[in-house]
Formats: sequence, structure tokens, C-alpha cells
Amino acid sequence: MIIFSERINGMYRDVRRAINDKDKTVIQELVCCQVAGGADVIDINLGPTRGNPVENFLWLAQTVAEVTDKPISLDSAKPNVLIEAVRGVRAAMPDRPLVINSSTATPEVMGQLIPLAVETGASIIGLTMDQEGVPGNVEKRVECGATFLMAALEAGLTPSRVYLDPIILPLNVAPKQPWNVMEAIRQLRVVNDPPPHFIIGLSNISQKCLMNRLINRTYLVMCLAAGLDAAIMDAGDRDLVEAAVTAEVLLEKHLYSDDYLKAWRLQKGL
Ligand code: THG
Repeated sequence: MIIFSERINGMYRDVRRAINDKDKTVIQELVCCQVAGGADVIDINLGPTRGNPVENFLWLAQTVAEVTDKPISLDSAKPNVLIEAVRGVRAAMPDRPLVINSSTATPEVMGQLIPLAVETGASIIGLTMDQEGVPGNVEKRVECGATFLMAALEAGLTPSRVYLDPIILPLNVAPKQPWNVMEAIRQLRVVNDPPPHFIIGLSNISQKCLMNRLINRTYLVMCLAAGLDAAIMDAGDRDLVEAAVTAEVLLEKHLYSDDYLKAWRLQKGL
């Protein structure tokens, strides 16, 4: 699976403070820890930080790029910020793989961000939501996912550069959603060949829940069985990463060996 690190997010107090104070060390230590845990992509999200968001994104991307060659995912709900930040980061690092996180499936937002992916060579995450918000049922999620994928392919992106995100909400406010999200992944995967990637922001599911780490790793395993192949998650959580690798061995994504965790680490160069 493709592990996006969730940790460089201003929602976390240490990261928020580091962005506000332009303290590189805190960020770079976290990035190294996420990479050592198995992160393939570093998602960066400013959260509620002060100052100019485009400048903050540039600073954060540069800070990350100093310690890793991994792809960088620029995470913002504001299309205007993403447009400037992605262009700025692309100009500063012409060869770095980038991901735009994220677009909705509304014509207005898709119409700006899909061409931005084409222009900058970035991959893009499409949320299965439109102007009416996050769908309460499977059908609407599938419809939004199909709409986004169609628009992306028509613009010339390959399925491998498209991630569909059926949006997982906290378990304690939306108890039917975990099953709906898995079913949407399953349905969208079977009707598209070759399929795009499927991703979720895993920790959303356990926000303000007591057993958050247990809920996260149980749900990640369930989603992998439904066809998920990427997640924004804490790569520093060893139990979580090992549960994911084990699920992938059971799904025959990796060859079984008695020491399959070690084999996985070796193969990843960890
Ligand atoms: N889809 C996409 N992008 C996303 C999300 C998504 N980006 C942001 C978010 N959702 C994924 N990242 C996180 C990061 C942290 C948490 C949840 C999702 C989180 N943090 C703990 C909390 O708030 O309780 C801990 C905070 C703390 O310790 O201070 O839950 O869905 N495409």
C-alpha cells in the first residue's frame, strides 16, 4: 500500500507551533520518523496556523524536502491556496513528485484542480463529495467518484495519478459510514479497469474516540480487504503499519515468509 504520512499537520500542536515559529528541527525529526516507519508520501497540511498560507506551504515543503526525497502531498480544502502553493512548490522543486490533496467532484473545483495536476505533473486526490457535502449513502459516493475519475481521465491523467477518497467521518457521529465507505471502494474498484488508487484519511474515523489506535488499525485492515491501496495515516504507529502489512500478506499482495515483516522492511530499504 501507499502510506501517506498524516503527521505534518498543523492540527497537531507541535507542528502548529513549529510552523508559526518556523522551527525546522521539529518538522524534520517528525518526517524522518515517519519515513523510518514506512511513509511513502509526506502529506503537509497547515491546519489553523498564522500567516500567509502559500508562504507557509512553500516553507513547509522546503523543510520536508531537505530531509527526504519522498513525494509531497499538499493538503488544503482551499482551491485558491492549492493553486498558488502547488505552482510555487513545483517552481522550487521541478523534479519532486507532488500530490494535490484534494479536489471535490464539483465542476467548479474539479475544473481548476484537474488542469493544475496536468500542468504541474502532479497526482490528485478526488473526494467523493459535491456541493451538497459528504453523501450519506453508497450510491452518491460512487456517483461522485465516477464523475471525478471521468473528468480526470478526459483531461489526460492516467488512473495511476488519480486517488479517489470516499471520505471517512468520525465513528461517533456517523456510525453507518465505515461500511458505506468500504462498499463505495469495492464498487468503484470493480467498474474501473485499470483502477485508480483508493485512499482515506484514516484517523478521521476515531477522532474524539477512546480506543483510537485500535479503531484505526482494525478499520484499515477492513478497508484493505475492500480494495483500499493508500491511506493518510500515522506511519510512526508501528502496530498500525504492521497490521497493514499483515493484511497485505493475507491478501497475497506480498509473498508469505515466516519473517514477512522483516522482509517488507528490507524491501523498503528500512
Ligand atoms: N482525506 C484527505 N485528506 C485529509 C483527510 C481526509 N487530510 C486531513 C485529514 N483528513 C487526515 N489527517 C489527519 C490528521 C490527524 C488526525 C486526523 C486526520 C487526528 N489527529 C488527532 C485528533 O485530532 O484527535 C490527534 C490530534 C493531536 O494529538 O493533537 O485525528 O479524510 N484526502
